[in-house]
Amino acid sequence: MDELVGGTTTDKRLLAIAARVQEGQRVSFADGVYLDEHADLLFLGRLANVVRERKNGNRAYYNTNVHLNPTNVCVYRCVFCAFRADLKADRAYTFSSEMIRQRTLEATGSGATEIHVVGGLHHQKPFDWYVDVVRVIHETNPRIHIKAWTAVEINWFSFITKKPVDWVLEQLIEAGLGSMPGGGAEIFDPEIRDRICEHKSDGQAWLEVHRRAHQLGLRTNATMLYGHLEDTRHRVDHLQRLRELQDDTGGFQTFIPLAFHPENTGLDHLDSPSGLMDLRVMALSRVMLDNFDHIKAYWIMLGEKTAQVALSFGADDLDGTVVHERIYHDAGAGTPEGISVEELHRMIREAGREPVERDTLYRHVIRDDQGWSIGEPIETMLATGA
Ligand code: V47
Ligand code: SF4
Repeated sequence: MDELVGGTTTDKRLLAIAARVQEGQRVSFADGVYLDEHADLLFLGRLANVVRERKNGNRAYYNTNVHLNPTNVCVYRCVFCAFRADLKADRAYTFSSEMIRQRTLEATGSGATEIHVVGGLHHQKPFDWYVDVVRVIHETNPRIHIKAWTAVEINWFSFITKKPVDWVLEQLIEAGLGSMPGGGAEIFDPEIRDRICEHKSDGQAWLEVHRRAHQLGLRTNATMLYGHLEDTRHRVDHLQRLRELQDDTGGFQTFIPLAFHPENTGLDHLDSPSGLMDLRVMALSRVMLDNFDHIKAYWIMLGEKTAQVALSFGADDLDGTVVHERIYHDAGAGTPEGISVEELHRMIREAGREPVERDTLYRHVIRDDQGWSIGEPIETMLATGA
């Protein structure tokens, strides 16, 4: 076994887990909990880095994207959420089709390859309104990839239309949906989930929507909200459930651990997760999710500095330029609202990694004076060493 990963530990169980991970074997639930409870940060980080470099070499990916949160009006009241508003609240807003069109033109002008759409569940809007959000973007710029609506929103659409999830997804695909983001997963454990978002669809329903999406050919992402009421067992359980679904479908592209931001939420008595916890969760996720190609360090919520370090603790992706993000900024995120490609390059190079622009589906983006075009899938680049 590699001396470096073992470091100075003499814990035989940790050393055995490390040896198995280095051989490409899977970490069990019990070993995941043991790792989180007993491994020191550097041990965990080195182990995660072995998996990270095996899968993605020295590359760190980013994309050029824009966020669109078309409404903050929401029927639910997740206690961790600072973004939602009641219909009549002063801060409530809902975008018109023209505003969505303008935002798409702005995204097009800035060279974005992706629009990430997620919002509240506006109870006065019919399903057609949500389909039209996708349609307006697609008709304004058919080239831009639309990553829209979480599994929670898809469940809501199924509820209000009384139609199956497959039907809902098919309508959205027809309107221009390209993939689904990973939001709404929070923590699957029912006890914790009931305490932080009791009205939201449960963990099983979230997983089922992603299963259906994968079966219809959509790629999706997965997230986990940590640093609130959950503990190690809940996090490892969450990761294990994602890993099981990925074994069945292979439809997940990337996993994004989301650090809880307490400001302006019903949990504002809690401290934000520490930088150490951010890195530990990142590393544990990389080690547990052996069948996920990518782990994202979402710089918006981690902060630029922790995100840079995370590139050596399991993460291989920084998300993107993320212009117009609201969910974290309403919850007190101190990061800028959007970042330039040059800044992303600097962040990645300073961290000792090689920046590679990808599109939503992890294909290489090639830029020249004429704009952008899609190159090879990242796996092909890795296989050929390009
Ligand atoms: O589901 C809400 C989280 C998620 C807070 O798929 C909060 O590429 C922390 O899922 N503190 C939405 N987190 C964002 C999301 C996402 C982000 C980036 C990339 C992708 C992707 C997906 O944000 C929600 C919830 O888990 N969230 N409020 C808060 N106060
Ligand atoms: Fe609504 Fe989403 Fe906020 Fe929950 S997290 S209250 S579903 S906007």
